[in-house]
Amino acid sequence: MENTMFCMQCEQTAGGTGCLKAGVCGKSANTARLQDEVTGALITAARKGADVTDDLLLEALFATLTNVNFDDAALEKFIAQIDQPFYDLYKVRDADADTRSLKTLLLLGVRGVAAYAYHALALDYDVSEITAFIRRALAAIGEAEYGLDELLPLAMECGKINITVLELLDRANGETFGTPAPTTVSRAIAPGPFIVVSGHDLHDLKKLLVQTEGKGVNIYTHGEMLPAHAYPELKKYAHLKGNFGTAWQNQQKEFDGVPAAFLFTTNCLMPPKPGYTDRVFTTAAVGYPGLEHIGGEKDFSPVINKAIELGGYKEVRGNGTFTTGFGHNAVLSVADTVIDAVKSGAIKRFFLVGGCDGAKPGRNYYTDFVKQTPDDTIILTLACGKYRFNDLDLGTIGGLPRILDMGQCNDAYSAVKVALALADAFECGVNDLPLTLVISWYEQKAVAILLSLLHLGIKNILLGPSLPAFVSPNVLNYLVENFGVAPISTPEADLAKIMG
Ligand code: SF4
Ligand code: SF3
Repeated sequence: MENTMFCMQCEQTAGGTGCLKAGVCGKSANTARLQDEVTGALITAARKGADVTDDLLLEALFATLTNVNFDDAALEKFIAQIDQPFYDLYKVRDADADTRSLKTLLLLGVRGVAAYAYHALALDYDVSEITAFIRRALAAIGEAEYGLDELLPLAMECGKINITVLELLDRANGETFGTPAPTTVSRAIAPGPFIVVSGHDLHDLKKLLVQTEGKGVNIYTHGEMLPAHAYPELKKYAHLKGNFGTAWQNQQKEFDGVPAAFLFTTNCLMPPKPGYTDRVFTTAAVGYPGLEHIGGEKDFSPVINKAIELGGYKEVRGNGTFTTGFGHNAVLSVADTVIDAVKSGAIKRFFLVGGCDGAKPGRNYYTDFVKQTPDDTIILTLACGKYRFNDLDLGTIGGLPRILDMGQCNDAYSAVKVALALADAFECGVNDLPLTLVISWYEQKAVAILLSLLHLGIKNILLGPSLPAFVSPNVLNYLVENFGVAPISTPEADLAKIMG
């Protein structure tokens, strides 16, 4: 077992079927085995009703997401803390194709839900309803007798509970950091020491902002942290300067030789290259062997000292801006304008082009798709897939930019809320709106969001860049027949079909 593994949880899985010797993501066979053991121990605990705290449950599950934790010692610590015999995940893999497919779908959805719940719990919000479901779902995965009839409803329920947690997180973020508002974010890096913060955890960012205040160290967001600039309680810090770099999959190139410290609060961490390994730090569920981990009381001094030691640039680097902060409050505050524009024909259609980014060349689809959308359409976007097109200037409609960045994948609730409000205003169902969802997926939070969209009954979602390897032919048929889920083809063909 030492040098073999089986992982098919993300979109870049080897050969589109499964990583068997080492992960395309850089995960070793041993790390994959330990992540299976973390999951297996949590399944046993759920089946026995053993005492595992919500903190431990959520952090341990978060650590098994793609590009989060590569550190065997950290995973072994989770296993010791859970302290239960492992349920062997190979039993799931030996089941018939459809059972295996649904159990995997449920497990990956649960991992996504756990990641979102982790952030809500970090802000001291009550996640007991969420963790109760997670335990029930984990127990079901270990149930040898369960088949389609039991697992399909649970997968749909996972989508429902994911909306509950996203709504909770939306409230938690809003009440803690204020209501996000449209914000222009600089992409220029000022001279002097700086820290680049990646991942989704606003709570960690806030702590770092407090600890760096008055120290002459600037803070830049990276990847999914970009929308942090839209929150009043974060943007009030003058040293939260701007955004560094682009999407997560470019980090090995963009971080190389940069005289700054980097802090990863969540996914997506890639194995660091020698040109910057000495300056990358992890916190929370993230880990990588050899990188310093900031745990416990979150004293970020090592990160701050490293930034000061490296000193930053001598002159301004880079230029340009991004715009973010079009959450449900911002969009719905101009709902009347939007509704009038739809009625008058000034806005013909909305596209939600959202989800994850990744390294595959096929992901150019999303750039080309957005570029080719007609001038009288609006593009709502969220999550890190937006880096494929958020530097484009597509103009405005009625004063509203044509590309509206609603935030992180964690803010998917905003998109749901806007869609439901529009359906309400037009007195129709969401599927009758002039709205098309064009979703890109990579990791397990996207799986949870996809289940949420299905739970809401949203049809005809275009999914890419490739379909999940864990979906069996029968499960795929079910999704196609009941929800019209379809793989992306070419931007030209898909747009012709949608607009026609
Ligand atoms: Fe492979 Fe993705 Fe699993 Fe990494 S997370 S081992 S790339 S399937
Ligand atoms: Fe991105 Fe990794 Fe999924 Fe939050 S940060 S969306 S891929």
